[in-house]
Amino acid sequence: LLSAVEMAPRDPILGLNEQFAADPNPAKVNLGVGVYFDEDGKLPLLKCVQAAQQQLLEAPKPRGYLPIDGMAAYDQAVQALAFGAESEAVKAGRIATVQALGGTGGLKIGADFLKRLNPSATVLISDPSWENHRALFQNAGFAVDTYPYYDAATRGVRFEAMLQALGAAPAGTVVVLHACCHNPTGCDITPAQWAQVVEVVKARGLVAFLDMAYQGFGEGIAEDGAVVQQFLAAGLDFFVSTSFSKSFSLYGERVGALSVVCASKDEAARVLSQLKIVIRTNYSNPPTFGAQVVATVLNTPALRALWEEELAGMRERIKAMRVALVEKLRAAGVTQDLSYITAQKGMFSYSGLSKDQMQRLRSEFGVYGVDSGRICVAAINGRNIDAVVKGIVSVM
Ligand code: PLP
Ligand code: TYF
Repeated sequence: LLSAVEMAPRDPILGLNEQFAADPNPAKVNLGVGVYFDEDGKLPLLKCVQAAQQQLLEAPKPRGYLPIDGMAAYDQAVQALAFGAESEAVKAGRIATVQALGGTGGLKIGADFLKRLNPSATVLISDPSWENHRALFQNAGFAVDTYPYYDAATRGVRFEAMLQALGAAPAGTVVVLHACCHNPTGCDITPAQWAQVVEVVKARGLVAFLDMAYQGFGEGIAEDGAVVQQFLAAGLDFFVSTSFSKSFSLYGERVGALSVVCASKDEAARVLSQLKIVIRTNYSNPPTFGAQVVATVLNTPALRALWEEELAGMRERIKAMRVALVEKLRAAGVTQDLSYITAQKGMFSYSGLSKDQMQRLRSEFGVYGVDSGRICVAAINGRNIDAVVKGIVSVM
């Protein structure tokens, strides 16, 4: 049975981590995986998380099963954050929200549910997109295709081509959209462009699936979530996956969610019942700890304020690193236009370096980025930036 099993390819990004760990170079820098590191190069344990954890430890609770759809206080907090506590859709009870194993889990529950609803639909993802989008929807049984997104020539978005592709997609096509901080390019579309996307989704009867993995890393919690308000205002049914991996630095706790915005409370109840079947037949019910921490922070005003401050700190540090990167590249004699580096949003920068250059960066300088040219700006700090700049300038 097992002797004929072939070796599967490694995840291109997570595989880099293994390669990095095995590199004996003491000056190595990991700009591969999308993880936020602080100025000391450490994975932060947020103060708001520590405080919530302390609070939970002081009143230890037995660990029964959570409901299939997760912790009620958590699901409510997710809804309030993603859609606004005062939004009509939340108040009307027409959003079905389930706790999920990270943002990936939210995407997978949504994909499995959509497959039951519309098995012949095509899924469109951006070109390029997060490596896992294609595999995840393919594994759920869908044919996956792309819509134009990144324009290497302008280092921006091929917006007209994107709109045209969406405008040509058959009704029912599932369109995966990065709500903010596009992974891997860092290029987001403007609110006015979002309005046009919403319009074409509505006109064509497409199904929007917003992947919200970096809320708060671009311009702010409300700013980064603004596209959700546009979809709500258009009166559409749509899907939102939420991840707190980055915004709470809780990667390993697997805290995320899926929300499905429905036309009515009754419809949401029926949708929720189906989402629960997907969950039950996969892993039965989600784990407790991460959701408890996030719910405690979001539902306790002082901790919520602390979280917003710490999230802003991460966001501002990334922006400062973008500015420093441009200044140091300039000082090292780079004359080409570098404004794209500071214009990009979130953790990543598409550096424009080729696969060859990225591989040289790795082998000659110990600077690990993805072959696509993506570097994680959130892993640059005052201590490693000179090594990063030296490497980039040398391979350019
Ligand atoms: N979606 C995008 C665009 C991402 O970059 C990531 C990164 O991890 C995820 C989803 C998955 O998030 P999680 O780690 O919470 O599963
Ligand atoms: O894009 C990234 O680097 C992050 C982390 O299969 C990640 O989103 C990468 C690959 C993967 C899961 C998470």
